[in-house]
Amino acid sequence: MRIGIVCYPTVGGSGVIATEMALALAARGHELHLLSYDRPSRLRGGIAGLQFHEVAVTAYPLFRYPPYDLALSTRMLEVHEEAKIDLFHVHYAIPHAVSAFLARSMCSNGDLKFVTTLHGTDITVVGSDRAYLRPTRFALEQSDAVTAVSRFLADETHLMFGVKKPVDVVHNFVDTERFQPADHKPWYERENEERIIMHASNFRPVKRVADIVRAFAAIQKQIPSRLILVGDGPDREHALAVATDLGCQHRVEHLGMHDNLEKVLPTADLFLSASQTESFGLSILEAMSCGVPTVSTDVGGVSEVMGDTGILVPLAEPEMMATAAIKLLSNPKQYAEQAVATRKRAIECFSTDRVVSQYESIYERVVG
Ligand code: GMT
Repeated sequence: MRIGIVCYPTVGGSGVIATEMALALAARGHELHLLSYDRPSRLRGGIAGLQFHEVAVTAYPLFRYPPYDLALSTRMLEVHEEAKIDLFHVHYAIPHAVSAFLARSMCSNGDLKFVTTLHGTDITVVGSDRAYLRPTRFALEQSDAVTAVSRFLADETHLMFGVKKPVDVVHNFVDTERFQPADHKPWYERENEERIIMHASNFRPVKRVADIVRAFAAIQKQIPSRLILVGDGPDREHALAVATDLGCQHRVEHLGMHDNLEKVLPTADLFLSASQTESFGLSILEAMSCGVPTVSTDVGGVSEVMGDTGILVPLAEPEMMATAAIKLLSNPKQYAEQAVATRKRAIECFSTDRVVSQYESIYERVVG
C-alpha cells in the first residue's frame, strides 16, 4: 500500500510510535510518506521506501497564530495526488484529523481515506477544551477508522466525546530487539550496591516529576541509590528545586534529552512513573522490554500495559511509591521474577510485528 503518516515530530510517545510504524511498514514493503513540520527525532535516514515531507508554515505579521492545520491539509492533498496515497494514518487527533477531513473535502473526487489514532491528551485533556471539542468530534466521526492506544482511552473517547463510531483498541509496541536487558549484573549481585532509579518523560505537569523526586528522597534514605532523570520540559527546574529542598540533589542527575533511550534504560534497576494520567505509558513499555521493573501510579491505561509485572500505587502518594520501590529493591527473589516477567510480557503482548499487523488489517478493511 501507499501510506501517508502524519504526526508530531517532537519527543513524545505519539511521534515515536508514528515514526516506528513508518519504519516497520516500509520494512514490510509498503511505500511510506511521513508528513510533519520537522523531521521526527526517531526517523533514521536512508530507509528504502520511506519519504519525509516537511509541512512548512509561513509566518505573516498579521498572523498571531500561523494556521498549521491549513498548511498540513494542503500538503496532505499534494502528497495524495503526487504519490497516489491509498490512505493516511494520522497520529493525535488535534488538528491532524481535522486537516485530513479538509484535505478530503478539497480532493476532486473526495476519495481520500484516513485512519485516526488517539494517543492521550488529544482526548483526555485538550479534547475536553471547548475550543477543540466539536471539530475533533466531527473529524473522528468522519474518519474511516478510529483507533485508541488503550481500552481506557477508547472508553474515555466514548464517554467524553459521545462519538458513536466504534474505536478499535490497538496497543502501542516496542522494538524488543533494540530495547534489550543490560548485560551487566543485577543490583543484588553487584559489588557496588548503588541502585539506579530512572524516570523518562517530557517533564510536562501531567508527569508530576516532582513526585518522582519526592519518592526518591525517601528511597535514598534507606537504599543507596541514584535518580537519573531523562528528558526535558517545563517542570524540569521545579523538579530539581524539590530535590534541593529535600536535600538529595547530589544524588539526582538530569541527563536531558536523549535520542537513544535504548542505551540508557537498560542501565536502570527500577523505572518510576508518577503521571496524573497516562493513556498508555510508552516509556514504561520500553523499560519493560529492557527487563526493568516499574512502580507507577495506577492511572489510565498503565495497568493494561504492565499487567501484574509491575507495581501500581495511588496517584499523588510519593511515600507509597517509595515504600513499594524499597520493598522491591530489597528483595532479590521478587525483583528477579519481576524483571523476567516484565520483559516476557513486552515480547508476548507488545512486539512490533504483532501490533503493526493489527494496523495492516485495519488498513485493508478501510481500503477494501
Ligand atoms: O497525549 C500526550 O500527552 C502526548 C502523547 C505524546 O505524543 O507523547 O502521549 C500520549 O501518547 C503516548 C503514545 O501513545 C502514550 O504512551 C502516553 O501515555 C500518552 N500521554 C498521556 O496520556 C498523558
